[in-house]
Amino acid sequence: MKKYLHPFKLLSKIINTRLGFILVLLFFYWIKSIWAYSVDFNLELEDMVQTIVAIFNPLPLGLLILGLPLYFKNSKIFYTLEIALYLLLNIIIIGNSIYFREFTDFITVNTLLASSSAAAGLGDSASNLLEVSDLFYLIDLIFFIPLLIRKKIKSDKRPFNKRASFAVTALSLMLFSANLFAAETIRPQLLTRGFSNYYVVRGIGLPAFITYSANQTYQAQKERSASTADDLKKVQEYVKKDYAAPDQKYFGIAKGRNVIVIHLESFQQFLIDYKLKSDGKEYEVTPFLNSLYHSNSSISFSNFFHQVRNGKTSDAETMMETSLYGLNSGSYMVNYGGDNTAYATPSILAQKGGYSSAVFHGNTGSFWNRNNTYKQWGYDYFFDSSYLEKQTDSNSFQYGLNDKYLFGDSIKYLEQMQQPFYAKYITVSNHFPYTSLNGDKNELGFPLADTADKTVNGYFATANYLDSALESFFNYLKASGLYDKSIIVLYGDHFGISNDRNSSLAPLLGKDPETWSDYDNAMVQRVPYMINIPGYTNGFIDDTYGGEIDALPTLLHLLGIDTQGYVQMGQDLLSPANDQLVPLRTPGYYITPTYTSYGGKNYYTKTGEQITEPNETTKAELEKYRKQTAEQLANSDAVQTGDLLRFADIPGLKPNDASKYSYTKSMSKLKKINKKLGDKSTSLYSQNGDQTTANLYEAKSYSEIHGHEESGALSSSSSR
Ligand code: GP9
Ligand code: MN
Repeated sequence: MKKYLHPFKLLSKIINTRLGFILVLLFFYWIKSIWAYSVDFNLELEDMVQTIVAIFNPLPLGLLILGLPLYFKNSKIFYTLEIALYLLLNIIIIGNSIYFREFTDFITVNTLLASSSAAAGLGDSASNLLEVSDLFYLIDLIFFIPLLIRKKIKSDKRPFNKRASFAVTALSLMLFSANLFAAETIRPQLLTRGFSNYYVVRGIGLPAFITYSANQTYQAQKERSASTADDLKKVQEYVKKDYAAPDQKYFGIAKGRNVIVIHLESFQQFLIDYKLKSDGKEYEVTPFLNSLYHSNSSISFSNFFHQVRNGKTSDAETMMETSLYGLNSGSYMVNYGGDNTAYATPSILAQKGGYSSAVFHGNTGSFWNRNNTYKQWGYDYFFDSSYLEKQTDSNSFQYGLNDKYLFGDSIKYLEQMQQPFYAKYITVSNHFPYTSLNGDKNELGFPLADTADKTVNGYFATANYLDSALESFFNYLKASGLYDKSIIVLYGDHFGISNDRNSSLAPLLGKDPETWSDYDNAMVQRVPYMINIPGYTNGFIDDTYGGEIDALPTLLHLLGIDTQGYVQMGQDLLSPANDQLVPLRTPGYYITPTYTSYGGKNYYTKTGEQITEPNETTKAELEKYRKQTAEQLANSDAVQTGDLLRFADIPGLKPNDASKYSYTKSMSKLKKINKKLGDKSTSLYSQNGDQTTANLYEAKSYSEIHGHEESGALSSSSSR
């Protein structure tokens, strides 16, 4: 009989070679990583392919790092270095596991450098953050200690030859390239757009994430350290010159009210009052929004443009909340949001009106680096997917919980908030690829458009769903009594149909795809902006040209807060001094009531006629607007990339201290405040005799509203 080597002997044989030792350490690093991925982190793995990539990703860089000591001949140096690197990898996994429990995010190089906030998570509370399951991280000791006791581990004196060492390095780099390729295929522009730290870690692992975050920090620091208080002065001069004083007719008309902001995902203005034709019938897409748009308690805008670029939603949020632009490339929130000093809506309203603040969003909190940016902006609470109903195939899709569930499940938190509050809802269901309802048969029924482009076809049904969700939420606001104490701001964040799909959209808008031009591309960048002020009866549709950058000064003036002296690039849209120049984020693109400059061409805004041979006056005017646009963007960029607001002294405002905020255990924090205030608590919950109002929310599904057979037939007559 053939004699087999005892497994213990075999192991000690392997482990007593240099390569074998490395492979054993790599094995332990690997299983600890997988443990961390599945137990401690929440990587939101959506499918099998993502899971496989995540399981694989610790190996390439693990091998690269643990393989480096092979280049050292001296066995003492080899083993010391090997153990040091292994410990380092362990610190990275375990440190992040503990940090994640408090911050639901990974440790970035920036947090490490600004050690105070890292320490806030890992310092005195670190012991509270330890869990029994952490014992798993000692699994390698269980393996090594008996071997050491039995003196089964010996150092291998034989150096590795250079070529073999190089082969290990080359192999690991090859594996890493394959890993990176797979990760980029799953999530294109993973590193350039940097959607979320989670996505980077689940795609390429922790060591690569650290390198990525180090580069981000380096790039940001470079510009930051080159800027001075003098740079801010120049910006302030510009802002002063550009300030548009409020119209007294509107100043303060909503003073002291709760502010509810609803971010309408991918919602373009052409949907307003739009009727989709299908089978010889017409279907009103957004009857409820249309009623708000035309209501005499709303101030609605008909020439309001989104101004986003690569940062999409995050750019829209940045402009809406700070009146500063996103970046020319990449996302401001991702690259600077977590660090830059900001004077954003929640912090201004807290200081000027004693507002509490919260964001509700059905996606993971790290997307667009929201969990860090919101602290800089002064949000007291951030209710992301971890606070909301568990996601299933029928109530959610890849961007998170569907809107009817988001609104419904937010109420238990909203009602606990002290009033006045500033609450922002970021909807998701009307997000590309407009298939969010496919998991729920009861929500299907609104007709699809009939074009060659599936994306265009689905857009109207998901917009209709959003509309229905909004109606349910408004009904709740009315039933609970919040409505009359609030103003509700609604805005579309950016286009839902990209320019390269507009030839399919054209016929639906009564246009010929053959003659569709850049002028048409520009015109469909309009998005809704409406301010619903319950009880106000002088509402109207305002034709002023403006964009997302103008929203904050407009809102603040309605709330009776003068923005003079604030570093904001926008102008109050209701101010008679508004200049109606709308710079888009792409350099050279802008829109005014007279001219539209888009795609390198100029047009008359009113007629769409292209300006091919401008006379001297027209030439001069176009040039003037081009310069003004560039000047505004340059001033905004200087603030954003130079973190210039750290030098600012804003009249009546203090900078916000981000280290005060944590978005864990929010419900118990809310309840504690309510309890402490007792009779003085202004939350709806307290006012309602400590009874919940959540039961007042009712969202019917499409088929409940319209019936199965007659799908869609009733939609055009409802709720006007
Ligand atoms: C995700 C959501 C979408 O949380 O806000 O962002 P977008 O893809 O529209 O930029
Ligand atoms: Mn968006």
